[in-house]
Amino acid sequence: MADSGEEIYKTTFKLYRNWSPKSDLPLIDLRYAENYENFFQQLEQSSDISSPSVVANCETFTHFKPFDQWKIYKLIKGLDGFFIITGILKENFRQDWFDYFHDQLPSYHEELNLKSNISLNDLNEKSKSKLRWITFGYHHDWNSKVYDLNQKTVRIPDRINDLCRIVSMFMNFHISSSSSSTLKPEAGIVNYYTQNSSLCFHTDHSELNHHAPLFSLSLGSSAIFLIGGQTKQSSQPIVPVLLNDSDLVIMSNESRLALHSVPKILPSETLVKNGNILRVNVNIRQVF
Ligand SMILES: O=C(O)CCC(=O)C(=O)O
Repeated sequence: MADSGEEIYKTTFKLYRNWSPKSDLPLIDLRYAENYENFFQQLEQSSDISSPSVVANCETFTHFKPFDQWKIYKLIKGLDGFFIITGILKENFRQDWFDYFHDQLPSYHEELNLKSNISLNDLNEKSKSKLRWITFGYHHDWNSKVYDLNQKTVRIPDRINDLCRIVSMFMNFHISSSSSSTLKPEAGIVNYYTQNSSLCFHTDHSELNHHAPLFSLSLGSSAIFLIGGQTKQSSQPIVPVLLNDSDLVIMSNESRLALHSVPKILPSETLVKNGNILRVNVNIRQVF
């Protein structure tokens, strides 16, 4: 028989998989203070923080909102080091980022040495509807989750480098220990979600470095994200939070190894529908 920890995680996942706007299940929406204040604290902006426009060599820096418009929330009921920065991209670049990861990235598979669940040669609409993931940088074996550390060609898309530089710079102002706020992108997964997709509870532990944070960018339709403890037996609560278009999750310190899942994708309100893929998640890790 499954122990009670297993049971709680399984039941919570199932409940949120069946979430509907009419259900009375709690769901934290960071756009409304009364909705989050028991679980998240909005951090004060540092007044001397400079805007991303000072970041040299970042081609896409103009896609990001100025730093003084970023809103950063820290989880206060749960593991330490879990942050969400909401809506980091300007409204008029959000579709562009979705399209980049959905349409353009797959076509750079040779230059960027990408791997995917489908063949990225001769992609057409039919084969693209089966796209579920692409990995870049160091690839891990999808089943064993072990990285091939002898890999010869390790390429990181420019947008990922830009994103990590800009977010790391912002985080250095907000949390004191720079080792847990700076991410050197060495590996990543682009997850493609359809209306019915979900991702079960798991931890991301294959990287050799667990001190560097993990960054996770949501694009497109909103999703319910559940974050719990490091093990299913932990006494930490499972916190349900809505991730919206261009929200950035940071898992650092204790939360770097937290169990998390995506039980449900909500229909898009704003994004132009792009085939059957409603949501794209870009998950970036430092391996060494
Ligand atoms: O889609 C998400 O927001 C999370 C993805 C994730 O947890 C992963 O790729 O490990």
